[in-house]
Amino acid sequence: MGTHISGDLTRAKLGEETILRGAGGETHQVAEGEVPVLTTQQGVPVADDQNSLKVGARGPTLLEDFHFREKLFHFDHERIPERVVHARGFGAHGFFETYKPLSDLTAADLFQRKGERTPVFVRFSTVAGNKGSPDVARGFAVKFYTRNGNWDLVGNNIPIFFIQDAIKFPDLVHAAKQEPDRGFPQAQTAHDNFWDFISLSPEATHMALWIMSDRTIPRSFRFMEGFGIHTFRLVNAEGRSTYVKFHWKPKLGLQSVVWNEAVKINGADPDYHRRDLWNAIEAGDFPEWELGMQLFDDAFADQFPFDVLDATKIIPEEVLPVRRVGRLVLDRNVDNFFAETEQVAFCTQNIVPGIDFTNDPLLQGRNFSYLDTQLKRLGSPNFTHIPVNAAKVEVNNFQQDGHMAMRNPRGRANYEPNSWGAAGGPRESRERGFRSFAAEEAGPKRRMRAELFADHYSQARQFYISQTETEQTHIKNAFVFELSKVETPAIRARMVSHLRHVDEDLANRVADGLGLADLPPAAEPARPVVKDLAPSPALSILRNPPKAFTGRKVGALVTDGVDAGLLAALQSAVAQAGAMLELVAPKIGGVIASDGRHHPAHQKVNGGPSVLYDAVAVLPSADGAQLLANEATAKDFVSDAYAHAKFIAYADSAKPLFEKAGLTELDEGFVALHGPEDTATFLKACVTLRHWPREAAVQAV
Ligand code: HDD
Repeated sequence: MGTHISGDLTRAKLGEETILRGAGGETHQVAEGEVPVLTTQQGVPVADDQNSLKVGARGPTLLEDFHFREKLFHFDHERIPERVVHARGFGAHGFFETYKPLSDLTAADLFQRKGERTPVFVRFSTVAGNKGSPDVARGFAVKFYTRNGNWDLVGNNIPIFFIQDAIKFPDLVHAAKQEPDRGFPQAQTAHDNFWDFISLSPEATHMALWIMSDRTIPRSFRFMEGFGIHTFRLVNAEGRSTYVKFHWKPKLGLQSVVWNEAVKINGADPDYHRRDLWNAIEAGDFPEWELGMQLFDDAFADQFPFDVLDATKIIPEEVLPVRRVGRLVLDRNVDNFFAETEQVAFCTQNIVPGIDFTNDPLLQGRNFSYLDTQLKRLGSPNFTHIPVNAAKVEVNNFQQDGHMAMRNPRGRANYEPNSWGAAGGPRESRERGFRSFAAEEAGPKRRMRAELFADHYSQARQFYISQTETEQTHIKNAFVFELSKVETPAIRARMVSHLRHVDEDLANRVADGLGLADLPPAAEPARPVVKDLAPSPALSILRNPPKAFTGRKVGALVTDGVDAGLLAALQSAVAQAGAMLELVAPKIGGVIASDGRHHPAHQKVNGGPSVLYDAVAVLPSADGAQLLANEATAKDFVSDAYAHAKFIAYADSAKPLFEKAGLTELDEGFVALHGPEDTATFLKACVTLRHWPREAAVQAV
């Protein structure tokens, strides 16, 4: 008879049967064969996983206990080094589908056939935070498993970068991450070292504008754009090259949260973004992006006022339209986070025939760094053997051995050339093989940058003037917030001296917000600032609102006695809009509606703050409103929804709660639900996502 042990799910063998013992001690029997037998890594069945091998009941543990030693040995080595940047990430599987052949532009196999589906793995990530930090998305890396090998497009949700030359990357990352003496702040840029470096690197000004904008606080992965950033090349079968910049456009449109909301989301649900992606995929509501290309030739590059090899510059969409060439669909969650999301190894140098690099000095440096980092992280040059990294086509070469080798060359030959004929293994193919574009290169060997790289402010200014007033205010507020966390006044002032080239009004408002006595003198520009670049409306999120409320989430605060008719109407209106409704109630067990029907709750009121929803409905019964009026988290629910400019539907019975929360004047962002027909009015209003005019009323400081 098996040893008796308590535990949360323990097994004891009884003759031909297995007993499963639950946490409460209850037992049930399962037939032999139904539950797999626990084994060691060597496949040896384990008889007892609860007790180490000892000399007598109270004696020492024996070194002979191979099962115990193997289990601990493996556990001791569970952690791998986290990524030095982009440590926190979340991934999913899916496919890329080509709309129509692009053979005139590229020989890349995945773009040759209409409707061709290429499997992909995508990992979204945050840049600066460590593995356990909250979700604020940025990285957008896609691995395409093409029929001609793997292509990795390792981008971000912002189309430019901080620095122009990869040699500055370690400095940038050191400055952005926690300060080395104190080990904080984590996952934040609001500290001296970061702004010291940025303010000493004028090339970062454009990126500073982007990261202080709403782009860095996307509502979730599903609502953000992605960019390949660098200029790449497409090369067709005749060897003709076309320059390309890659874009990912989310099908659900762009959406961000507001700053105060982001701070609270990080507390309420640090997994907000990954949960959103996981749930959407589980629900069959597959997130989708279109791949866009900006295509141009040397003539365009020569007349463009900025250098197309400079990763701190964009090409406005209004100047060069984005051609949509296919769609990316994420339709499968991972089976195991570590095996797939953690071990996936993206490398910018993974390209396929038909795609090629340019001389962008940031890209050139990345091509070394990614391969190098995978060796450190995954511990062996054989990281390409891990299933998530392995090509989905045959891999044939003479690379062999090393840690964890899963596949080695077959047969006698492990070198090339050899004279073993067909048995001698793989050979090159002039037709199918990758050949670099034969760009002409000449020049002195020097450490230098191209002339136009020295324009640091013109596009920062263009970005700013392309925003709506609401977005400009957010940018100003973000600068004031971040620089207020900087302890050294000289750094604050230095940053403002750059902003004077972006926009005098912005510089003034930031200086005022910081309480600077005088406006600092403008920084000395390395090249004259081009002040008359036309605004690019495509750069604004609010100028490009979504067409529908699809994929969004409404939170309804309900209590016992909730009006059954209103609730049913709201449920059907939300479903019709392709959105989701969650009930937030005093108890997770749910509520009994006015018709006596029971509705389970999705969240208890203190676990379901309104920051988790795009819009809210407040539908307590009269008694329920009295109860909630004395509940701090219910008051926060409505006052936060108000402060974050959300649309708020309400039943008249909610008024006592509003009053207790200080909401006495209900603006146009409130929609009264007098009858079921009003739910349609509410959902229609929600399409615009936020009632922005309210912001001015809630931001006195
Ligand atoms: Fe990087 C990871 C994106 C510049 C060096 N980077 C990493 C990831 C993303 C980016 C999305 C995470 C990939 C994943 O999910 O595993 N990085 C960018 C973008 C850049 C950029 C869009 C500018 C255009 N990166 C950049 C430079 C260097 C690196 C200039 C070094 C010279 N990046 C790395 C790295 C990482 C990395 C250290 C850390 C983990 C990894 O590679 O796999 O090699």
